[in-house]
Amino acid sequence: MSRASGPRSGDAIFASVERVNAELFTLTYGAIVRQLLTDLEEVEEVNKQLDQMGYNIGIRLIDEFLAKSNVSRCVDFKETAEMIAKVGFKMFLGVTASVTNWDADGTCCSIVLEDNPLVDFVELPDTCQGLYYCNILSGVIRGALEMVSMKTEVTWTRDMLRGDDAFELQVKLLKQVPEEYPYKED
Ligand code: MYR
Repeated sequence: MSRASGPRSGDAIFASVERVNAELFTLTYGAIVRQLLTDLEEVEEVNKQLDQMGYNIGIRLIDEFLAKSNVSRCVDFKETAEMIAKVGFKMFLGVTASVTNWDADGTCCSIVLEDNPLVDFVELPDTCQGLYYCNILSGVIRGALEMVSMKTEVTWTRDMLRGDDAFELQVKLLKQVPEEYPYKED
């Protein structure tokens, strides 16, 4: 029996299930964006809605991230950004990203995605100019960071669907709220 027609190994089946799941996820996200475009009509409103949906996901997803990753607290914003790029993106999107463009005081950086599964099969028509198709991701990061006491502004600075050469998110730390402990120090 030839290898192609023989029974597939567990690894091969697992890989193909993973691929189908990833494709289903990508197509489902596309269907959500399409529905929002139909319902809201204004691209600006769709951008806002995607960001808000991401925020709502992010404030919940942080628990899963902390539980699954078992990471200890980050010492500063630089470590947090690396954690998002290397661990967060891998865990939830199956890709990694790199952190660049730090400003002098270490409160603003860029996260550049090496791959973006959300945009597989996507091509935007001219009527969608101004759409930040992946705005859900900026919302997720903003929501997740808020749950670990960091108020941030997260914006897309490069977007391949708009003709740029990469997907790049700018993450700006606006305020770090000190953690409150449930006991008093003497
Ligand atoms: C800490 O200092 O408590 C650790 C903080 C780590 C925050 C990491 C947030 C992960 C967000 C995942 C984003 C995934 C986007 C697809």
